[in-house]
Parts: sequence; C-alpha cells; structure tokens
Amino acid sequence: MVRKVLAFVRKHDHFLVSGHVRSDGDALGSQLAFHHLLRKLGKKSHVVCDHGALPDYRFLPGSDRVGSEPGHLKKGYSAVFTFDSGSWERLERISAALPRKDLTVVNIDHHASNERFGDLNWVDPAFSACGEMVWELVKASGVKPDRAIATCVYTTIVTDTGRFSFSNTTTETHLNAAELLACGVKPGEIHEALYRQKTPGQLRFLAEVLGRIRLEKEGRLGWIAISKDLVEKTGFPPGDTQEYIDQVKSIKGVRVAVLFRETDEPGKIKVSWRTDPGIDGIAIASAWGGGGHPRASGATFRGTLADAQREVLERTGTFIDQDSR
Ligand SMILES: [Mn+2]
Repeated sequence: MVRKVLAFVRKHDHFLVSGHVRSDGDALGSQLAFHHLLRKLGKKSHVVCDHGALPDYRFLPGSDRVGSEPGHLKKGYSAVFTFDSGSWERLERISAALPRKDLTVVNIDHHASNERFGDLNWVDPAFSACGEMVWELVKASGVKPDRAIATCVYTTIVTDTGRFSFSNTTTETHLNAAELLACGVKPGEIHEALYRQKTPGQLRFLAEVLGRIRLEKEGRLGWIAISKDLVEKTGFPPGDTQEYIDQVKSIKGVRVAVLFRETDEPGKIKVSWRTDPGIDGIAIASAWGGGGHPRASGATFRGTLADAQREVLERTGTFIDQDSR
C-alpha cells in the first residue's frame, strides 16, 4: 500500500489534507507530517479539519496554517487525504461541505472499524498510531525527514499509546520512536508541550470531573458525565477528553470506563469507552453506529443525557457480565 499511495501522490499536484473532527494528537500530527512530506515532494497541500488545530497541539510545526472552517477549503485540489478517521462523516463540517462524488479520497487509518470510504483505502489496525503509517510513507518517499516531520510523527505515537503505556505499544512503536529521535526529536520538549501547560482553570475542571466519577456493578463499571451545566459552572470548554476517561479507567477493578459529553448541539451526546482486554469496545459502540479500537471506542448518542446514561450503561453492563474472566 505504501507504494500505491506514493504513486498516487506523484500523479497529482494539489491535495487537501484532513482528519477527524476535533483532531487529536494522532489525527493532527498525521495531517501535518503528511503536509510537510507533500511540500518536500514539491506538491501543493492545504490542511483543514473541523475545529482546526486545538490549543493543546499548537506547538506542532505547521499548526498555525491549519484551517478550521469549510470556508477555508481551497479549490483546485485533485484529491483529499483523510487521516485517523473511521468514516467520511467523522470529518463533520468538512466532509459535509465537500462534494464526495466529485472527489478522489485516500483514506489512511488504523481504526479496526474503518468504513473503507475512500477510493484508495489503507487501513491497518496493527499500527499503534495513524502517524506511524505516515512515517512509512516518509521513509519510502526518499525524502530526508527533518525535525518538523519527526516532531509531528512522534506526537502521534506519544498521544495514541498513552505515552507508550497502552496495549497497542509494540516493538515497532519503540523502533519508530528511536528513528524519530535520530531525526532530532526532543522528547522532553514534546512532553512539556503536551502535558505540562495546564492552566489553573483546567485543573479545577479536572477536579470537578473527578468528583463526579460513579461506580457500578461492584466497581467493574466506572463512568463520568461532562454535562453542559458542569462546563457552564466552571467556564472551561473541555478539549481532549482522553485524560478524564483514562482517570476513570485507572481505578483498580474498573473493567470498562465510560465517558458522556453533552455537546453544544441539543440532543447530541458523545460517548467514549475504554475497556479491559476481552471486552470489545467496538461491539458495544456499534449499537449507536460508533466504532474505533477494540479497547478505545466512541459513538454519538441521540437523545438526552439521562437517556444516554441509562441505555449505554445497561448495554455496557451486559458486556461486562458476559466476560467470564
Ligand atoms: Mn489514532
């Protein structure tokens, strides 16, 4: 697939690069690493994703040029590359504004539940981060990777492996990290930028969230709800919610952690799961059209927060009961 994708790149001149809504470290890092690669290959490239570069990731080289609105879509591109997005709809306002049938879409992703929506699909759940797939492209392209590319790719790995701690961390993950360090990546600086730039308000918000953790099923099911009233009370708009759900999953005995987030859109609740080995988060999320990774999945629930809590916790509970460990 690496050769096929590179052959495609060589045939075209102008690309639109995107990733899933509220691009996280992996999605944005992949987009920017690929953008830098395209530029080095003498191609035109524009990066645009719904919500743009979130504040947490504005240290990434090139993040200042990431568009956030459909209005930022530049015309003239011959293909769209999507990274870390399991479906076309996950680009949200970007895909909604694009005429899919008139476009050639290249879908590069590592989510097992990916819907293969591209004209060219490179989907491989063996990669710990989508950014590792971009790294394969960089290495095969003949371009000499610089520190900007390496910083973007390293960030995808650090964020999607939970700082080399999740079960998706492999020998390959560490070998890739070593190669990136050889390209000038400064791990301490990236760690500092990712995890040590919190505002007092963010920590207060975290304290509020932690105070709302609930445990059910003899402590095997932990969950938390980030309601609009909580956001209004603390005045802090939640960015990446990974930290909160990881805290719930860190409790001893919790087999599945669930996070509910009420969005600005009435009746739209985002739900995320983190599960123990043997409990398939994709299968749980599929009831609401969601997906992701077996142990880290998500879905969008339509209804009230109370309905979401009741229905989601009930279904999740049955998966915990079925698991015979
Ligand atoms: Mn990812």
